[in-house]
Amino acid sequence: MREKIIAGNWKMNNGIDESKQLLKELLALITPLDLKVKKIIVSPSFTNLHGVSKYLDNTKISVAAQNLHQENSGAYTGEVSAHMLKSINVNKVILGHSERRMLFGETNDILASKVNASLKHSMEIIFCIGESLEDRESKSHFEVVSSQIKEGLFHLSNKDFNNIILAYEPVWAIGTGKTASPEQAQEMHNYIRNIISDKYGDDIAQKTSIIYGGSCNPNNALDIFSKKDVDGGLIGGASLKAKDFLSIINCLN
Ligand code: 3PY
Repeated sequence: MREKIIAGNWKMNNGIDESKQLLKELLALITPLDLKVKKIIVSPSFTNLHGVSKYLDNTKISVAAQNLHQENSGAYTGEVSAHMLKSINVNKVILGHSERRMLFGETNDILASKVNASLKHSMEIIFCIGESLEDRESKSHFEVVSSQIKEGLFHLSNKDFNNIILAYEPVWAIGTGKTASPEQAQEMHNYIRNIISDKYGDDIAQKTSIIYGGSCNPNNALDIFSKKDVDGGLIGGASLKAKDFLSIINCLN
């Protein structure tokens, strides 16, 4: 059985008070059963990680950072390391979001180092991959996604690969209001599972959760999550409203 996962990527939104208010509303709505059978994650900005992780102590909602630096410490002004995150009990991280790749120049090589740094501290990684519109229109989307996975992750041992959740986020569906159709999502998720199987074997491929991201909302989540290789979602804007986030959680069975 694969883990079913809904993760809210809050991006650069919310101060600490707004974050706690959002979580208060979410905790009032979410059922113990949802928390038992689904893995719910929220990912606030660095400044709110400590406050949010304390606030969520003794709940089953867990917290992920949106990034980290590949070095443990040193003269890297403005950066945050895996060691620092672990020191405040944050043991999950999102790596390789397309906004980090495009706006902050994160290459597959840099991401491979970030993956290694995270694993040194036994962190669980939500590793994002996805093609641009240009890639899709030129029919190179499978090749692009395959390189992102191979160059970012395929140096890992079988054991380390168990700490990876894949998030397929087509770049053309991020912040555009466009979503991949359920069939497009399934086609890519199935392709991803096959390349994992070729490298790590079918057991690991069948155990790896592959979640969908990119303008996922209460109206489209049910159809996307109904596909057999889609194990949940990485949710942007809709995770900033407790009711919408909960509706999306409820779409996952
Ligand atoms: C989106 O839904 O737009 C996202 O980028 C989720 O990470």
